Amino acid sequence: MTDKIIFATGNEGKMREIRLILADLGVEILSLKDAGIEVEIQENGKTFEENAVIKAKTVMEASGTLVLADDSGLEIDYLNGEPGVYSARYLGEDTSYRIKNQNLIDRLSGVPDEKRTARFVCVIAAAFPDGRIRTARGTIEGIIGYEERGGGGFGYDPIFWLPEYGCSTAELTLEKKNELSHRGKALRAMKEELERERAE
Ligand code: ITT
Repeated sequence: MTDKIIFATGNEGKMREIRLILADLGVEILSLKDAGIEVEIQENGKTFEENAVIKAKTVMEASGTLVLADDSGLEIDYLNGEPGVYSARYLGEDTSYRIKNQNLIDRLSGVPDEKRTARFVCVIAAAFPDGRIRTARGTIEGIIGYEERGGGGFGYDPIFWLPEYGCSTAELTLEKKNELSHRGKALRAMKEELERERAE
């Protein structure tokens, strides 16, 4: 394996979590910005898997190095899985999460706890310079809260409530969120895959 991996994301919240999870891999992790890569990524897949692979492949082809990418989102059962793969684009890419989160709370107005079930999904894709592709998926189950809680995390974290912990994912430390989260699970599975490849 190379001594450098590019992580194809422009999302700084993701990048903070990713850097911590991959810290012990012994490989330098570069963001798109660190690597100075500016490419147009056509995120037009219908699934998290398709979009993660599109991101990883596009950047691998531009850089020639091993590239990882993350496609993730929030699925709310009462809303038939919305916002799903459109999580970043929900109500518009530039709309603040204060507004997106309040809108989702409003759409669930009057809906009882047992029907507020939701999950975060994360798919990590690896695109190797020889053309091989690997993916790994992770999820975390929760319910949509009644108000925003907490200042940590990013995106929809303030409304993603974990009943068994009595807090939102925005109220967890970075370490605890990584231990429990969709991204932590998917990325640890991918890390094992990369370590196996390295051992071969
Ligand atoms: P990149 O494509 O550059 O990685 P992005 O933010 O556009 O960044 P996605 O298309 O994968 O990434 O959208 C994921 C969205 O899902 C993200 O912007 C958040 O709104 C939401 N999301 C994913 N993981 C989350 C998490 O751990 N906590 C809160 N919201 C999350």
